[in-house]
Amino acid sequence: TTKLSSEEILCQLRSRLDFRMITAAESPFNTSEWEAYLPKENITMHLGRCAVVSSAGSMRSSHLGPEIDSHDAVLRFNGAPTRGFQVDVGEETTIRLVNSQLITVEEQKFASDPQYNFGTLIVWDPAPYHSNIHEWYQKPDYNFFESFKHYRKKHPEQPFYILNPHMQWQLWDILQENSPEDIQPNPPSSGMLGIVLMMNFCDEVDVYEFLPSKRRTDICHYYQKFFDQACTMGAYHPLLFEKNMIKHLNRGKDEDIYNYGKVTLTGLRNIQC
Ligand code: NCC
Repeated sequence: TTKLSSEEILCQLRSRLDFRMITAAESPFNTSEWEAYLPKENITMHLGRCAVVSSAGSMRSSHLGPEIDSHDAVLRFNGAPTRGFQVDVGEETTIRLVNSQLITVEEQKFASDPQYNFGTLIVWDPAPYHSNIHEWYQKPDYNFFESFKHYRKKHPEQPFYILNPHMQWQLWDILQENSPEDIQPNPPSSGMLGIVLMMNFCDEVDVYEFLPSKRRTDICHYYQKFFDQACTMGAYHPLLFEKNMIKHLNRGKDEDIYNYGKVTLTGLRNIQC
């Protein structure tokens, strides 16, 4: 394989990823059962400087909080808290991207923990490879639909979207095409999905501790005492390949990766293809 330039990869991301959210207008969701719970229109966000905060243990003692909060928008993942960790991870949350496992398996916590009530929520589910939306609807990886409706009923004013399941596999294809080896046939991590979502919404995206800094650790999350190397290197998700691609796309300095775990990416809107 010939290695594509970062500009060429950015153009692939822009032309091949379908960033749409599921709306009440599309089959099989265009029923009365769904009408009250789904947005009528796709998400629209035009943001300036954005921050993506990985949940990695190396966020601990980073003191990146004020820098993260200085952005126009901040994206966080799954159950990652801000309370008690503001100094290291900041306190703003504009978007929270959660997987379908979190909202089903941890449904009680999801329904009751006020940390989820801020900003816009987006949920994604590991659908089968390039399955159509009807097949996926019959057999999602986690049956999160009831839990989604339940939350929407309780918080009708909070924007909450379901990411269309095509995007993850379009992204996986791009990762595979740009990797020298066969990668595992599992969808990209929430981290990688969140990064490309923000590249679509923002002029510029700073990502923290997706590429580990000098604080790199086997502690999985900054908010838990749980050790597992797979959290950083990947097991189920093709994390290593995601991280290689993000490294290739970095416009920032290598020493910013080392010191702050920081990479800077260009928004997809601003590129010439
Ligand atoms: O751990 P998780 O991810 O919630 O982390 C969010 C994203 O941060 C990046 N990360 C995390 C830890 C680390 N040491 N290095 C990192 O780079 C990754 O990009 C990661 O995606 C997920 O991707 O959705 C994941 O979710 C958890 C879990 O489902 C949720 O936290 C909800 O409880 C998965 N863990 C398990 O299933 C046990 C994890 O594999 C992936």
